[in-house]
Amino acid sequence: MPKAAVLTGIDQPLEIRDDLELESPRAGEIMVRMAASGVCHSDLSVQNGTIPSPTPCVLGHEGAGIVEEVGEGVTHLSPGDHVVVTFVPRCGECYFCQRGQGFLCDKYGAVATGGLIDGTPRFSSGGSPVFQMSMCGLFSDQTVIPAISAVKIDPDVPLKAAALIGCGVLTGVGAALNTADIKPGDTVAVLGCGGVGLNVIQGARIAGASEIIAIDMNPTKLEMTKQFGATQTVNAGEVDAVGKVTELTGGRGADVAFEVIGLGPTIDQTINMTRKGGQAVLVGVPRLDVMINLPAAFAFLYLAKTVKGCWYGSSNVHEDVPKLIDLYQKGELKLDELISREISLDQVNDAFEDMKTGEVARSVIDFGG
Ligand code: PAD
Ligand code: ZN
Repeated sequence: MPKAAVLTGIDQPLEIRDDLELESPRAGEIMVRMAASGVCHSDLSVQNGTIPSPTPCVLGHEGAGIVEEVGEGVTHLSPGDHVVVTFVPRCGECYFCQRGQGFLCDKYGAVATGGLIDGTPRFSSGGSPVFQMSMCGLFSDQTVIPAISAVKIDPDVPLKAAALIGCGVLTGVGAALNTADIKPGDTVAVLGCGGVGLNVIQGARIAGASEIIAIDMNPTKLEMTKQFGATQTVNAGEVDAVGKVTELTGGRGADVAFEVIGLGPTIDQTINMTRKGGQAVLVGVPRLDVMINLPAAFAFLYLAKTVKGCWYGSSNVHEDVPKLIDLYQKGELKLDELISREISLDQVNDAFEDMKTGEVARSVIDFGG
């Protein structure tokens, strides 16, 4: 039986359960023995209700492991393959996949059910369904996911590092390389420097930005940003972030600014620190009732700003995961440095507390495989 961390209701601590049933993979699915899972703010957002989800639910959507069993019709993966799990599947056949927008794959439509593509989860307890966050449920040493959510990787890549690719790296680096159009020499501002924001910073560095202004309220985080490529840091708890970015850019504002927190006030700040004609990219996931109120004439017309939503780093996972692995192997992408703490599944609630205090980039659950 799998050992899994289960959310039973909003604001409840995760329960560590070793009595759940896990069904074998159905057609088009695979069973994965998880090696490592990162703890992302989106997990916390499901716990606190920012991201709605049915419960009980196995959380976790960023991880890597080894394929144990494949369902009928799965030909691109075999038992023993090392895989990165991606939380948006990519079918390659729907309207969006065909247009290079795999991050909008129609097969993700069933996610609100808490199940896999057919709308049902593979975990259960006493005959009742136990749902799977983002068609994943990776806070479990064993899980069943859609086969199109897994990307095979070189077995030489450490699975702990690979785990982070599944959400924080695809999203953050993708926001810089895919969603935004960063030109060499640009000045980029990143508001919120957690596990995802640090990846936006390294993505901006890879894209050739010459100035990268990291903004956070936590001095530990700001210190961490330097090794990922930040050239300047701004403590938003001490100074007005918009005023400071404006000052650092000769009164213009940033060419490209990213919001990586998911709060209404920081979304406003991000748009306001973007120069005329520049791009504001929204990555952080806000509560459903957060609205943006912008002056239509000034924000969009006279100042010609572009505001872009960034879902999953605008990634096409089957192409982007191999590219990211390649960058890691060449030493251009830092993955090991993102891991602040390695923990056991039993410590997952502590990892949530660490995330709230903002001291860690990523805690990674080591399943000890
Ligand atoms: P995190 O908790 O590791 O980092 C958030 C950072 O923001 C921390 O360093 C905080 O100190 C900082 N912060 C909080 N409030 C403020 C403030 N008012 N001013 C300045 N700094 C502040 O989170 P994360 O990096 O794991 O995730 C960040 C967001 O990205 C979160 O909303 C998550 O749900 C979202 C996300 N989006 C996607 C997507 O596809 N768009 C994917 C994955 C995660
Ligand atoms: Zn995530």
